[in-house]
Order: sequence, then C-alpha cells, then structure tokens
Amino acid sequence: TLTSVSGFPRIGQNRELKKIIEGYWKGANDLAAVKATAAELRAKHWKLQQAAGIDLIPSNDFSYYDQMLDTAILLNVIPKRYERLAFENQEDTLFAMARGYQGEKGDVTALPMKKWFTTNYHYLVPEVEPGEEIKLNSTTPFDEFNEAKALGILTKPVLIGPYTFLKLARTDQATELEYDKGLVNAVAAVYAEVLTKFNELGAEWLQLDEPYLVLDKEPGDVELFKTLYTKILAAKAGVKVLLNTYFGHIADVYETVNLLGFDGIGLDLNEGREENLEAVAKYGVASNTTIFAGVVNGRNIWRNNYATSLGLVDALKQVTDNVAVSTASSLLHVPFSTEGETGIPAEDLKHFAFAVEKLGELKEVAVLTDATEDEKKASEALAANQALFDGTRVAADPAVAARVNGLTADDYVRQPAREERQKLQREALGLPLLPTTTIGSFPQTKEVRAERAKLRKGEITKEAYDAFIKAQIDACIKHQEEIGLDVLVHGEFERNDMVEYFGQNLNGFLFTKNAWVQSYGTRCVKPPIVWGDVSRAKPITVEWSAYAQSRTNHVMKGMLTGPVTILNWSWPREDITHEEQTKQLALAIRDEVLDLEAAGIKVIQIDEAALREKLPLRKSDWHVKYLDWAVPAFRLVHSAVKPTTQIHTHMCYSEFNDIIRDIDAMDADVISFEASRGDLVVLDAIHDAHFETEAGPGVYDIHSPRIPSEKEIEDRIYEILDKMDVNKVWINPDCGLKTRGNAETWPSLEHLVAAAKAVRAKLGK
Ligand code: THG
Ligand code: ZN
Repeated sequence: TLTSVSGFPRIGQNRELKKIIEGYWKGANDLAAVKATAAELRAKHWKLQQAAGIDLIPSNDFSYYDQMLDTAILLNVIPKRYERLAFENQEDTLFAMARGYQGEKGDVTALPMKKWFTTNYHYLVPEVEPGEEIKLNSTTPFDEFNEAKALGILTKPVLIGPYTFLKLARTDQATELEYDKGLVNAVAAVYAEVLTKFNELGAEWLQLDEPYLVLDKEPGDVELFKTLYTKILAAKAGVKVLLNTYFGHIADVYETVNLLGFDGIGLDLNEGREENLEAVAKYGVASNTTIFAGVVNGRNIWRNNYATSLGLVDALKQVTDNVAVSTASSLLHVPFSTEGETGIPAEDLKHFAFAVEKLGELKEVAVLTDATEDEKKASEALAANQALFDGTRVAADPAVAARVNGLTADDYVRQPAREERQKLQREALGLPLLPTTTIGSFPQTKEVRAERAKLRKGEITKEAYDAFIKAQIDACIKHQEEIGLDVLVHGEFERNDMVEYFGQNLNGFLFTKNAWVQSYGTRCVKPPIVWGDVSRAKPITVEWSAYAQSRTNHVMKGMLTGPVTILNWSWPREDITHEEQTKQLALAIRDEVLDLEAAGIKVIQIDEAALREKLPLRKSDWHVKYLDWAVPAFRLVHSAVKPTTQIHTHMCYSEFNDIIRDIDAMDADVISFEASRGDLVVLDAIHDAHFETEAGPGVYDIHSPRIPSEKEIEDRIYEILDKMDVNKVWINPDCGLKTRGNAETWPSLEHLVAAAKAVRAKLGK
C-alpha cells in the first residue's frame, strides 16, 4: 500500500528556521545564511521521510513565512504598494507583505492574517487588486523539486489549490472576490503551466490542497471548482494529480469530484470520517482514481489506533482496490519529534506520536494493510499498539466528577442582567468616556525570558525571580500611569504563554520541552497536554494581581485565560469529550475569578482568544457540536461574581459577525477584539445585532512593528463611533503586546491615549 505525507513541519527540530529568519530581520545574519539553513532543513526532512519508507514525500511544503503568501507570490498577486518598495531580493518583498515595512523605502502595513480553518496556524490573506495580472511569477516549487531530485528523492510537489486560493483571497477592499471569467481562467492557466513544467521535470504526482472544499458551498462554488479543474486537468499529461482535502468531509461534492478524473482523492478520515465513507460507498470510486485514506491524524499528538485505521482502509476496500494511506492533513500542525522529551516518563510518552513518529505509524499501518490475518496476529507492532488502548491510561478524579455532576442551570447565569450591571459598574469604577486599556501582556523582553530560563535551570532562587518580576510590574505600572491609560494591567511578565502558564498551575496537565508548533511566521507555541482530569491546586494569579493593584490607585485588571481557549490551545484528551474537559477547566478558572474578586480586583478579563478558532466548519454543526457548550462554559466561569465586578473578555480576530449573538450570550460586560488589520464589517454586525456587550475593537495592529500615528488612531475611533454607541466603546490595541518591543509599544500607546483624549475633547464640545 502506497504511503503519502501531506506536508511536514518546516520550522525545524530546534526551530532553526525561526532563529535564522529572525536573525536576518535583526541584521544579525544575511539572506545567504537563511537560504543555507532552509536548504539544510528541507534535505533533513526529506531524508527522514525517505528513511521511514514513505513513498510520496512532499516538496514545496516549505515556506519562509506562510504557504498562502507563497501561493499569492507564485500567482503574481502582489499589491502595488509592496512592489513599489522595489526590493532587490524577492524574499524582502515577501517579508514586507507578511510583516509590513517601515523604513527608508516607505511605510506599508502588512497583509491581514487569518486563522487557517480550525487550526492555530495563521495564513496571510492574498489581496487581488483590480486589473491584477495573474501569471506564473516564481520558480520556487520547481527549484525545490529539483533540489530533492539532486538528493535522489523524487518528491510529490504540494500547492494550495486554485479553489481554496480564490475562496480565501480578498479584493483590496477586503471583500470576497467576484469570480469573473478572466480571473478564473488566468488562475487556472497558471496551475496548468505549473503542471506542464512538473511534467517536463519528471514529477510523478502533484498534490493540490483544497481544504476549502470541506466548507458549506455557496451558489456557484461547485461550478467554480469544476471550471478550474476541467482546465487544469487537461494539462496534466504524465503527472498524476492528487486532489487533497482535510479538516472535514466533502460528501456534498464527492460525486462531482469523483467524475472529474483526478488520479487521487485525499479524504480526511478523522474529522470527516462517517460522511466521507458514506459518500465513497454511495458514489463509488472512478476506476483510475486512488483514494488517499487520511488515517494518521495530523492535528493530535496521540498514538494512532491501528485497529481503527485498518478498519477504515477495509471499509474503503469494499468499494475499490486503489487505496493509499496518508496523513489526514499536513503534519505542520504537530511538533517535530518526541525524542528528547525526557521530562515525560516513558510510560506516558509512549502514548504520543509527533511528526516523526507519525511517519512510522503511517508505514506500519500500510504494512499491516497488506498483511494476511495470520501475519496480523503475529505482528508485534499491532500488539504493542493495541496495548496502548487497552485498560485505563489514567485514573479518574472522583472530586472533579462530583463537582461537574453537581452543576445546576443557575450556575450558568449571572445576576442581575447586563444592562443593570453596566450602570452599577459605571458608578463603581468611575471611568471616563472612551476608557483606554490594553489587552494584558506587555513586551516579553530578552531580559524577562532570560530570567525565567535562569529560574528553570536553578541559577536563581524563586525569591530573586519574584523580586525581578515585581520590579518589571512596578515599571510597567508607572509607565502606564505616565502615559495616561485608564484601566491598567500588570503586564504578565511571570507568564510564558497564556495557556501554558495556566496548564502549569493546574492538575491534570503534562508539558513538553520542545514540542513547538508554528502559529504564524516564525512564531511558535508549545501547547500543554491534557492528560487527566483537571482541577486547580491553588490560586494562580491572585498574588501577582493583588500586588499590582497595591501599587496604583488606578483600576488594575486581573488577567485570566478562559476554559475554551485553554482547551483549544492545548492537546486535548481523546478519551472524554471536549465539552467535559472544558467544564472541568471552567470550574478551575471560576475558583480563580472568585479569589481575584475577594482580593480586591474590580475588573477581571477572561480571555477567550481562541473561541472562534474551533467553530466547526459546517454551519449545521456550529451550535450542536460547539457553541451550545462553549458559550455556557464561559458563563460558568464568571456567573458568581458581584454585579459591580466588571468581566472583560478578549478575542483574537474579528471574524464573528455570524456568531455575534453567541458572543453577546457569553454575558461578559466588555469585549476587546482584533479588527484593525482586517475589515470593518464586524462593526456593522455589532450595530445591526444591537450588541449589548461594551466593546473595544482594536484601534491598531500589534502584529506589525510599525508605530501608528495619533491621526490614524483618531480616524479609526471615528469609524468606530459611526457604528457604535459612544457609551459602549473602549479604546485599546487589537491584541496583547508580548511579541512587540518596548521601542514601538510605548510610542504607539501614547498615540492611542492622545487620540482617545482628542476625541473625548471634541465630543465634549
Ligand atoms: N498562545 C497560544 N496560541 C496563540 C497565541 C498565544 N495563538 C494565536 C495568537 N496568540 C497569536 N500567536 C502567537 C503565537 C506565538 C507567539 C505569539 C503569538 C510567541 N511565541 C514565542 C516565539 O515563537 O518566539 C514563543 C517563545 C516562548 O514562549 O519562549 O510569541 O498567545 N497558545
Ligand atoms: Zn488577541
């Protein structure tokens, strides 16, 4: 049985790519060094896959920043403002599109960034300007194919497909594209040209990723898909084309797809299992088509259950003999290897498979697929795998179960109603119109990280570390007071990551040393693992927040991460439901909320940065599979506070127009969210839905190092006031500031405060 990997992590076992690229940005090394490291990483990753016995090894899954951005550049979808910078190296144009640019050549903002389907990975949104000349504009996919070929490895080049590209790209007004004939033909022509070139270069397979196919279809979508692929497949000559889908099922278009003449169709048999299998059974498989059975999960860290995978392959074999086994999605979303995770006992670590281990699983599943019943009975690999799933992995905590089972409907409802609370809070907190605040974190400088590393290595005492953090808090508070912010924060210097930090202070979690996963560009996260039942051992943030409040007469905001976000940014268990795990987390954070309140904290922010991220891709699943328990879980966290305690929440990204009422139903008093890098339609949604929650739509983009001018922010505030009741508007940046430097953070915040004051003054007249 043929084995195929959809994509492999590119950041490197020890994040080599991150380090060399960030070095280049800082001027510590040149572009040649970046290119050399990139080539080394590609070679290492191809060879690893070859050694694991993988048949179809991907190329062009590498990227300096993001594969969607690469696709835009490949198609020449480069807005003029970046071309005008006239960089000598195309890499610098790429980085300007990704990060914005402010320097001697000009001043441009970055392309907007959005979450890649339901993952914590972010892609850059291509911007197609009117009259854009779509043409083949890069040789990267061919160069990398040749690079592997020179190493003796015939790879399967991977590209984001034209349908997904067109569905995710936007106009320069941030609206959806109109799929006119010219645009569609031009895009199809580039893909056809790519196929022709790969045919010349001797490629056997080409993989086109079309994850957008797992979403609900709008009128015209299926036609668009058919038009594109009818043209593209006509150019395939000797190359076999694998249409790859993931993160869900394609049951609604499977019949059409099956008739188009693809050589391979990749189906996700984890996330779209039942629907995909049913579609295959119902419509069959064209005689020249191979089904690529996505059985090895690309989004979890748990060992594959071989018996389950073999069952899935068997089900397909009832319909066709042409079955290959594949990763269910790219392995981009899992860490590199469990090797070196010495902090986790071997007894526990054996339950995990990261990218490298998943290669082994894929191969073993393929071998077992071809095995006779007797061979399977004799297989040690199968027996060892089965043993992982027999018996109890972890004992249940009866106290946690008792608490969850004891919950009643009242535990999910805060009293009195929000309108009433907002009045009481206005009096109690004494804030001005358009209050200013920040999202919570301040720059995590080298110094802060170095101090934490010293504590970890035992080079300094806990007392010395705490004193250091207190000094950081003191300075941060003083600075916030000086520039005139209204609601202050302590800065979160004691935290590494907003999820990892809470995980470390809760029972039931496991941690890795090096299990990094790319989040955007060179930025990575190291999600903790939910191993057992979750509970709070002791107060987590109370001492820090109480200390910070003691240092100022301003309102100090307490900062917590919400249960849905903790779960979504951890590796969840697969033996109990997400709903169950979230309830356990909600009860733990609820304890923390009440302790903060008791310690005199009047404003408590419970971030649900990742709530939108895991909204199911199909609308029919939104409520039943997710919102119906995720929104109540948030209410459970805060329902017991006093009416005058103001509950804030924060969400990354503003893509919640369609769930605006669900956001309101979280019953927070105030929400801040990202809106500065994207479009303004969310303001219309707030307006149209009579959104009750007070809101701070971010007034500038913190993901870019550029400093916004006071004027820019003032203009932005007026845009907001056009759509919102002035009494409900907060002024804040669009996300936490931990990834920024102090050099850009403070001037930006000064401009923010000045802009808010200027608008207040004008409103007063
Ligand atoms: N935590 C987690 N996921 C996230 C965010 C987060 N996803 C979305 C949003 N924030 C944006 N993503 C990131 C991801 C990583 C970082 C910042 C924003 C980051 N990472 C450091 C890096 O790569 O240099 C990690 C270094 C370290 O902790 O030592 O800054 O906040 N879970
Ligand atoms: Zn955010």
